[in-house]
Amino acid sequence: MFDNLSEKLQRVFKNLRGEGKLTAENMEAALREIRVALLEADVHFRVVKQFIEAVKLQAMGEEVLSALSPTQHVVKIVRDEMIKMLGSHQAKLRFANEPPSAIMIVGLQGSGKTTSTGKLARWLSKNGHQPIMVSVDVYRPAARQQLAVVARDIKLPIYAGTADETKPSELAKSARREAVQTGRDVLLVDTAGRLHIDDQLMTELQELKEQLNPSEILFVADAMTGQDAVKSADEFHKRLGITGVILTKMDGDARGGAALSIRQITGQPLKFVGVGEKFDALEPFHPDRVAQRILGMGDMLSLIEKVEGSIDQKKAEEMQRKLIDNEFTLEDFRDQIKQIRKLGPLESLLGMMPNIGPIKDLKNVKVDENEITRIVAIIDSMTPRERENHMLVNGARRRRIAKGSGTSVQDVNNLLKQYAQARKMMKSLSGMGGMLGKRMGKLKLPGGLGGMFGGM
Ligand SMILES: Nc1nc2c(ncn2[C@@H]2O[C@H](COP(=O)(O)OP(=O)(O)O)[C@@H](O)[C@H]2O)c(=O)[nH]1
Ligand SMILES: [Mg+2]
Repeated sequence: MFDNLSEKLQRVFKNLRGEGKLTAENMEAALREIRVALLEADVHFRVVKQFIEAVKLQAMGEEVLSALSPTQHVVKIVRDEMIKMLGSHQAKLRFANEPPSAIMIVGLQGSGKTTSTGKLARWLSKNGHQPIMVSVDVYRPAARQQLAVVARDIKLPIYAGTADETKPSELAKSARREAVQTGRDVLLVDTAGRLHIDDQLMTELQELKEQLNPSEILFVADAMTGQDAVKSADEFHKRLGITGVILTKMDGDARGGAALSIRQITGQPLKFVGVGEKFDALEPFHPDRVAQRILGMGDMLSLIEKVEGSIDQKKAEEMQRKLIDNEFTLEDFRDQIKQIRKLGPLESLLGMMPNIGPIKDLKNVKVDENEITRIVAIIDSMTPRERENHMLVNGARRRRIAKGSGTSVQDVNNLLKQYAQARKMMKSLSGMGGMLGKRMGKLKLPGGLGGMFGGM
């Protein structure tokens, strides 16, 4: 599905490798070609612009990993940016705290809503859920019949409605009751579509949203329509507030640009892609795997991953030594925090760790993106000497630092307190010695936190 783009990008890298040395000129030329390749793949021009700028900035700024050739380094940057463009992490479906969860399936006519409703029901039932479906498309008699046929094919239940239920809200209400009575935990609501976005439909969908309080509103976008799919996703999001996108017909000869633009333009993640007409042709969307598929070059990418791994390992060992010698500075604290950001949500990472001692307390610590950004900004505003020795940061300096980093004195105080706590906790952790080390040794911890807790 990304064959063309993939081919072109690989040619760019091959040419670059042929040049032997990476210069400002051939880098510039490579970026131009990447830009054209993305535009030809129908990626939104704003997304392309952002992408190229980000790659350029890093290619110039970042220190080159010595174990990689310059070309490999560029490939790494392009890969990282592409994953970011695609949404960084796999966006999982959200469910309500109290079942049944309602999932609204919305989109234009012919985009694949009814088919996707069936696919999703099947996928859910294969993943431990008990879905039930309902069609609230009361305008075309055939629409509800179509979902009934789908339900029969995949052998999953549907709420068919009674003759006097003629309003979407009535159908939705009865379907929810049916879900509760029959113990189904997810209600999939296939909604009516139009050829174009119109006010009447939007009003109807808003009413359904209010009534159902859905845990997801998934917009179904037809990849074959390219940038139009992105545009209507954006429009639906502005008017209804979607929570994710299912991109259908990715098995066709779509150029894939929609997949590469939707996240950046709408701010909402791609959650699934449809890759065929059959009901098992639905895949959860994994940004890293898709980037891999686009870039091809499996060998080079796994080499890059290995090099990254060993660098993290080296850093981790150094960090451990510092901990034991009590040399863990604010600068190290900042680096660790940055590592955490690279690894993804702290909570999920901590979820993998054993529930013992100080780690238990750590699990209650919630670190969000904004907080990480704030912490990094504050530490960046300190002088190198202050980062080495936090005792130098007195009241007057705290005010200066707050001003310099666009935060408050309260924020600076909090950070220093957190740092002192982390230091103390890690000292006690390293004091726990062998027992913890043995327990943790069996767990594969990714770089950064592995350095914090692993193998002590
Ligand atoms: N090739 C392919 N066809 C699809 C996919 N999803 C839906 N379709 C087809 O698109 C057409 C419209 O689908 P439908 O679910 O009725 O769209 P709705 O009007 O939005 O409910 C049907 O012919 C489907 O078989 C897909 O992922 N791949
Ligand atoms: Mg339909």
